[in-house]
Amino acid sequence: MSQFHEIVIVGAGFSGIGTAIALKKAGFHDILMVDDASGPGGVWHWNNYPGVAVDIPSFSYQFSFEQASDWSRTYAPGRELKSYAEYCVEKYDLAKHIQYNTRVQEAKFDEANDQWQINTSQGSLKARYMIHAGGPLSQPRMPDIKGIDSFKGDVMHTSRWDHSIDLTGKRVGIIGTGATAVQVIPEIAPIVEKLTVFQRTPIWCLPKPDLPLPKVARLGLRAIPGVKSISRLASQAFVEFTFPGLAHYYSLIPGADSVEKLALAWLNSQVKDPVTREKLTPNYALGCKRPSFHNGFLKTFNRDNVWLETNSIEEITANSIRNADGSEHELDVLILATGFKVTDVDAMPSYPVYNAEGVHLGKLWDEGRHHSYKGISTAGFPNYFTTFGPYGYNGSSFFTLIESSAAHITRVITTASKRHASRVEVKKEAQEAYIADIQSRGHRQIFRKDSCQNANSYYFTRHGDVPFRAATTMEVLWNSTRFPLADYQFSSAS
Ligand code: NA7
Repeated sequence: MSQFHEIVIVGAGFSGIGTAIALKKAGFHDILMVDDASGPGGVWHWNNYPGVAVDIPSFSYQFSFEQASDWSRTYAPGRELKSYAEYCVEKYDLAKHIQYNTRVQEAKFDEANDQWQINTSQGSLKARYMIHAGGPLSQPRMPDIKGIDSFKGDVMHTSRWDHSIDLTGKRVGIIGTGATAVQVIPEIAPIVEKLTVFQRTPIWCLPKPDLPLPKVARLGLRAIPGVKSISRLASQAFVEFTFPGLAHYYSLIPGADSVEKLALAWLNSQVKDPVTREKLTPNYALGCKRPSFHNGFLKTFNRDNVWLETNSIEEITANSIRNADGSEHELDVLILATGFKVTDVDAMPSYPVYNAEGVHLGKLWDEGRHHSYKGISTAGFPNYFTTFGPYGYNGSSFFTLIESSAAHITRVITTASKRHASRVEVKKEAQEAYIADIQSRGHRQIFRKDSCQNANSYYFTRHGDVPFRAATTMEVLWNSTRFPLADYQFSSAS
């Protein structure tokens, strides 16, 4: 017998937590959240590698309705985000709703009953509504490199860090130079014997205004009226300009590429050796792929025990990595900072979802195009919602996305409940009109630059689309509670 719940939320990261809070506030209590982790926090549960920290200011990287005053830095370390997730679970009484160590394996829509049938690693479930609250960076990408399984030393992906492996005095190789490697490399370089960094595409790395928030500053945030709001406002404005602003309104902002000049000047000031500096210089426009922020990454390459390898990897052997030019690096430990599957068919969503006609959502998106209505719902998939779906995220703080998605989903489910409908589905014409509108804004985005072809950016799908929402955060938030309800079809099973 399958357990029935009115709402099943997949994921107990911040997206799941924020959505559950919104639904509970709206009066829905038969909610089950499932997560394959053993605790809450999503990416902040899984990513506990040395140096892990947020790279959006903490004043923005939190719920607007639950602003903390005790972040230790302007950019909080990962463990504080994990604690914040635990705090939210406790404060909003979510623990009783969460089933951990449960991986969703498949979901099918049962048209006769207007319910989702969900198979999980812990048995089957039924739900009136299913909300996929999995983030885009949850499925580790293992590199498909010849011989990887033959390596005899220790191997770990950064999002599954094995703290029992002592790197002290070891010869360590790290593959990848994305945002994660940027944080790991400066932390481990001082303790290892030798660190070889295998770089395929250089990353734009900017300085980070990462300052400690001593006790007195935290006291000020708590006690002085208005300080918290002003800090949040300043932080939101900074995030809005540097992410959605520069990305989506690139061609409209005079001097937008001056940020790139600043980043180059920073690179030149940090790296002493001109050859290494050249190797670290990206050949694509800043913004084509997610840039990084770190004050110590670039200068780590001045260390005698750090080598930047840019020849492509040919093969991994039992104890080394061999490059295409024949050079070889002997290693004791191999770290895979190789990122995540983002828009791959088995990652978005991370389990097969079939509608009543047997259409597989991941394949529909992958083989056709990644289309949805505001990132939330997809025509043909009734009672199924995504907090992070195609063309839903505008690139600002992830918490803004969570709150706007939760507001949208809550509004739809509340309306269905008021109308005694058991099925709600976005209309195909509403979805198409939305996609046409959002894509018509694409010409002013940075992603149209030719040099983006050199970036190897996970922003792009294999079709070359960038399924971001080209909109300001104000527009996204405003719209999340005012979109036309007529864009949805509400009906009952019989
Ligand atoms: P990213 O940003 O996807 O970075 C992954 C890195 O791994 C990137 O440098 C890749 O090179 C490299 N990579 C992946 N596969 C290979 C193979 N097969 N060979 C060589 N190099 C490879 O993931 P992160 O974990 O760093 O960051 C994820 C997000 O977390 C980040 O955007 C922030 O939002 C927080 P490539 O660039 O593809 O050439």
